Amino acid sequence: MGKTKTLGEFIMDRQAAFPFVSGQLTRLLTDISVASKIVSHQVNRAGLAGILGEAGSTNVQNEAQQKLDVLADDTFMRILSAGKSVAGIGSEEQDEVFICEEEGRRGKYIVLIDPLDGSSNIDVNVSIGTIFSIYKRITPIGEPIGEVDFLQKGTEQVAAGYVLYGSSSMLVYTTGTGVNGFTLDPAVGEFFLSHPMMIFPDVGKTYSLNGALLDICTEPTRQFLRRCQADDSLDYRARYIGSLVADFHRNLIHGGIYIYPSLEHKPNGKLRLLYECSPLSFIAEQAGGVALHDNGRIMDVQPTELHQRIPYYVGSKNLVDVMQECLSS
Ligand code: P6P
Repeated sequence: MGKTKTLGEFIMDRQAAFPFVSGQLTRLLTDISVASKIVSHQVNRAGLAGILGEAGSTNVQNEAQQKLDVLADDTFMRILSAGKSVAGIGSEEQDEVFICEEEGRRGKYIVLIDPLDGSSNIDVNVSIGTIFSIYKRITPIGEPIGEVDFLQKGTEQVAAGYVLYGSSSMLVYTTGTGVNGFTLDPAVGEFFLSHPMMIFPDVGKTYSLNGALLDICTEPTRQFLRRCQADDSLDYRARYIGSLVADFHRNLIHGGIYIYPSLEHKPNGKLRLLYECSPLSFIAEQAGGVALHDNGRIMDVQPTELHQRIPYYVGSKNLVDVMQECLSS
């Protein structure tokens, strides 16, 4: 049996396929893996190191920041901004974008990140995750970057991925040629290729939705659930962890749809376009899945602000197609 490839070897092999690249994306992906290992270590020690619980601050979403939220944000910001590949970073935890050295005149890439999504699960030891999205800057190198560099459509992503801090820590990412998953061996501090070319199973039977929203969500979602419950051809099941990365990852492996719908009092739902929905949609489409909002494909949406929210329906094609019919009816 051949040696299992490490993430670093995998990234270098992929770079070798593009002989004229600068290596900045390789450096950036490597920096993300280093930050992920540090956060994984912090998450796994949270209960012991007294870093559970609230940090006493709130983020731009006016959500109580958990200490691990702040640690994760600090870790990714510090490591990504120290590399030479990044011109600027937009984070769920920061009101404004972070412009790297020299007004972002140098780095080739822009990163959007949710450093620790699902943090309300931290204190109860439920899986949480990091979500990241990488774009090439639009503003020419040498000029200061601006808002236009951060507000790009999902179709412009160069890479996207997530890290799931669960029973094991996994990094799953795509650069547009398929989705590959790597599992961290904490004994050696390496991510090893464990899930090559991840594809949604042909038929999904799981729906992930907060049932408490049913009386306040819009009609298409209620219609979708009625259709599933009336369809005897599949033994549907409901699974909802309340941690987007964990629910998305389970559905990617076993099949399913994740729904955070438009609500009567929140027509844009809860999830954020740039650093949650767009990156996961890139991965979903690369894995043969579909990702929609109420009026079309997530990846086609032109962002208008850094923290904008959007209704989200993502996962196995067979289920998202039913959702699409309900949205169109
Ligand atoms: P609710 C976590 O705050 C999050 O952004 C996602 O990770 C998760 O799927 C969702 O919100 C849970 O929201 O309203 O069901 O608690």
